[in-house]
Formats: sequence, structure tokens, C-alpha cells
Amino acid sequence: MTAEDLRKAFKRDGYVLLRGALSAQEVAEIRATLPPVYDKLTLTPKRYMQARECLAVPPVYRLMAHPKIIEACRRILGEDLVYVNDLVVQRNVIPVGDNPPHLDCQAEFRFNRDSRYLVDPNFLFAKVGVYLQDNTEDYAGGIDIYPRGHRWVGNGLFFSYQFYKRVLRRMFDRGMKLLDTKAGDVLIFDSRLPHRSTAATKLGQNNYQDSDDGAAEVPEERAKYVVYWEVARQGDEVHFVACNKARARKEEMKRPVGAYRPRCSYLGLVYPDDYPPELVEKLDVEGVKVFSLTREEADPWLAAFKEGAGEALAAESDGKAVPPQ
Ligand SMILES: O=C(O)CCC(=O)C(=O)O
Repeated sequence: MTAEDLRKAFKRDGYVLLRGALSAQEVAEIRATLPPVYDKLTLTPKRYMQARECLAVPPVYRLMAHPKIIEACRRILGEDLVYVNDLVVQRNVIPVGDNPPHLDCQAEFRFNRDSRYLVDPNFLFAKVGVYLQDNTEDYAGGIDIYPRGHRWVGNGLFFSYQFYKRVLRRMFDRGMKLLDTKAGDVLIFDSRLPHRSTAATKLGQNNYQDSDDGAAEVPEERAKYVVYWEVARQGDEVHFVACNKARARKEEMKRPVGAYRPRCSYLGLVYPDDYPPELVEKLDVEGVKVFSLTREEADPWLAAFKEGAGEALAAESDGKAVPPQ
């Protein structure tokens, strides 16, 4: 597909699926690396490896510099690419029971004072997902989407969070379709595309997304591993970051030390200093930038991540985002 075709497909469908972007060998190598790393994680729940831990695992962080992924991102988003290193590996994030769809940008309606950028036809912000197993109905392995649902936001009809909750989410719920991803596929999807984790018919009711209960029900060879991070046209990342700061203050500061704090984890990382030199070099060659706070700005987030010393940050705000400086 030409760059023009890929960009058109992304705009029309809200996503682009790169079939077989990773070889079977690449998938096997990453999958083999993950269980011992997860075993050593002290954070709970053990379903999420956060940005800081991901940067210690070469087969994981090297994905950000994967030539096929960068090439596709560039074709879709243009030359001025920026990554937001909200890098995470999710393990067995498989819901049971109520499983409403969500949009990755939905919190921006609540936390950002002005969310009109979301209806700008040129706004480009997406998530990259690398799937390390097939998406099946028994143990799941990927996501369901509402095809072309991103247009509900993009055309201005999604004007409030309340409207989303009361009307649109119900409509999306009825039209969700399993996306038939295979191990090694990479999905690049618009932050406005409705999606949810695919449910698994083999798992019982004690498999909760936000705890470790039930994870043992999934045999390791069928374990669901997905690597995600964000990518934007340079400049369009600022809104996501502003929202993340507000969410971290409001939601993550209340969690105990050692709990899941993905936003504090990546906000506390300074690029390029805190990154593996091998990754920095590759991204430099490819011309991919990485969003980062300065050391001075990042340190309080690092402290909040490591020591739970987030009181000062939490007190700074009532949870409402301010426009980024
Ligand atoms: O289960 C998955 O892979 C998707 C999780 C999800 O919806 C998200 O991270 O936004």
C-alpha cells in the first residue's frame, strides 16, 4: 500500500492492521523473555509491565524501533512523528462479565478543559499494539472494535462524556466485532476508535482485569501478551500528556506504593538520558522523537512512582488538567 492509501485507510476505518509485521521467530523470542520478567515484578497487579520495567527488556523496547512499525507510522502520521512512551506490556488482560467498549481519548473529555482538538479532521493520535498470539474466542488474545466508530468523535457528534455514556456507548456495545489479529500482527488505531479487550469463553468469573486473581487459569502457551505505546503527529501529543498528568494526580496517587501507576512511570522518564542507548541511537537514525519532560519536571513523577511521594503533585491540582506549558 502506498503512504496515501494507508493514510486514507486509517482515516476511513480508524485503524490499520499490519499483518505479519513480526516473524514467528521474533514473536517466539519476545514471548520466551516475558514470563521470568513477570515473575520478578514486585508491582501489583502483575498484569502490567510499566514503561520503566519495559525499558529493561531489550526484545520489548526494540519494538519501538522496529523498521516496519516506524515505516507504517510515518506513512499514516507523516514525517514529524513523536512517540509517547506510555509503553506497557499487558498480560492476560481479559475481561469477564460486563465489558463495555471505551475510547482511549475518552478521559480527555473529562480532564482537559478544551477537547475541541478531537474534532479537528487533521488531529492524529494513535496507539500501536503488538499482538503476540492469535485472537480467539476461547482464551482471547486481542481486541474487539466498532469499525469506523472514531468518526462519531471526529465529526463532532461526540460532544460530551455524558452523551457518550448514555447514548453512544450503548450503540457501540451492540456493534462490537472481534478483530481477527494473529501473532505478529501490529495494529495502529486512532485514539477515538471504540474498542475493548476480547472476552474469553474458557475463563471463569474470577478472572479480573485489575487483579492477579484468575491469571493462573490461562496456560502459559495461551497467555495473552500485548505491547502498547502511543504515537502522534508532533504537537498532537500535548493533550494526551496533559490528561495523563491530571489522571495520575487524581487516580494514581491514591494507590499504594508498588501499585499500577503507568502514567507516573512514563512521566518520570527523561529522554534520552533514561533510555537504553541502543534504542536512542536507532530512533535517532529513524528520525523518531520521544516526548519527555525535563529532568526537573520529571523527578516528582519519578518519586511518585517509586516512593508514592505524590502528595505534593496531588495537592497541586483538583484533578483538572491545565493546558501544557
Ligand atoms: O486487551 C487489550 O489488548 C486492550 C486493552 C485496552 O483496551 C487498552 O489498553 O486501551
